[in-house]
Amino acid sequence: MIQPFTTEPIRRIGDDGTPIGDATPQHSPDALRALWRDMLRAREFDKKLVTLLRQGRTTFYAQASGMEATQVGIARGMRAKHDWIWPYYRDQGIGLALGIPIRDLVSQCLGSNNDLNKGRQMPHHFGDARFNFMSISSSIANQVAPAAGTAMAQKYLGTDEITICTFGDGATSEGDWHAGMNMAAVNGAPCLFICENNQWAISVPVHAQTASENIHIKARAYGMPGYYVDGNDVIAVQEVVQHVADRVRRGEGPALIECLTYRVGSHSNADADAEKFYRTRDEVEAWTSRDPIRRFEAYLDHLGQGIEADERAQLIQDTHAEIEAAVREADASGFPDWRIMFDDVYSDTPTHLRDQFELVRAEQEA
Ligand SMILES: Cc1ncc(C[n+]2csc(CCOP(=O)(O)OP(=O)(O)O)c2C)c(N)n1
Ligand SMILES: [Mg+2]
Repeated sequence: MIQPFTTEPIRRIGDDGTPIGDATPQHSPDALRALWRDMLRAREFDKKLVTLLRQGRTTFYAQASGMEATQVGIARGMRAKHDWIWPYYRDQGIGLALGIPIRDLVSQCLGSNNDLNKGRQMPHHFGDARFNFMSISSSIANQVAPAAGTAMAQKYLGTDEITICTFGDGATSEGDWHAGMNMAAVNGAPCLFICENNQWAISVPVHAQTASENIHIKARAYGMPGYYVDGNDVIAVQEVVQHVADRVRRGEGPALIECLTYRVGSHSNADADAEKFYRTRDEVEAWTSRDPIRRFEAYLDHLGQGIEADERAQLIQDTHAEIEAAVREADASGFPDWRIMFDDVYSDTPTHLRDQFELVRAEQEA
């Protein structure tokens, strides 16, 4: 039975990979492999994109290394292409696990002509209408009130879709977060709020972010249940997300889940050497030893479904090859034409924009 407001995070896999309780009654070997695959693909995606960043091929990237169990558990706990998600900027692992092709994520990061969003967003700010994956915003907590609004629409339309809204620990002290939580709660909107608590907001530790004893307890003030889960345990995250999503879908109102995890890498490429300036190497090493992928591999070993070294190497190689092919495809498509700046906003372009179009054209043709 999954209960809200537990003192300890809900766990299904111990640090050494030992199952806790009856960990996986509903998981087939293929389903377990899929969770592993999604996590390792996300890890390798991060590594390759950081390389592209260092090569100057893209200008912004925020790794989620160490947070894969949280992100894959969320994606696999919701109904892909059915439920809506208002993600935050570090959610590439959710996008990948929902099925957004690597090709589309890479072309977005490179701002190429084959980008679904025509290079209009900042790099690493994906959006994909096919997956009800709303376009990412860098403004902290900016997505929370719109998520509440989306869920209110779902309620009024009587669909059985729900809205998932993710954010970091730092977002929970923004005014927008509180407004969105309150609006969803008071309207009984089918919104599932999920905090990916990686314990830092750039250089601000979570204890300096909030005086609450944890994040999930904040749900109480809004009249919602708040669940606490080990965010480095993919089985626990998926199970809790599925359980709470069902509750939300049944019309029992919104809920909050806090996934306790850790950002092992830097905040983004705008963050210099984190260990030098604001956190200790010991802390990072302690969390690295609780790596969610290694923990899950130990769990599979325990079940007698262990991953062979060549199977691991093959998946890494295939993921890299897929990313490299995506880069070649993006390069071949070139960059978007400047004219697309003026498209898709108004059915009839207003005069001032027509004037600006002419100005840019004169500049381009000069
Ligand atoms: C409204 C707003 N204020 C400040 C920033 C600068 N900023 C970018 S990321 C970040 C930290 C957010 O931390 P958290 O929500 O915990 O997410 P994490 O980066 O840890 O995944 C801040 C303060 C911003 N983008 N938007
Ligand atoms: Mg954080």
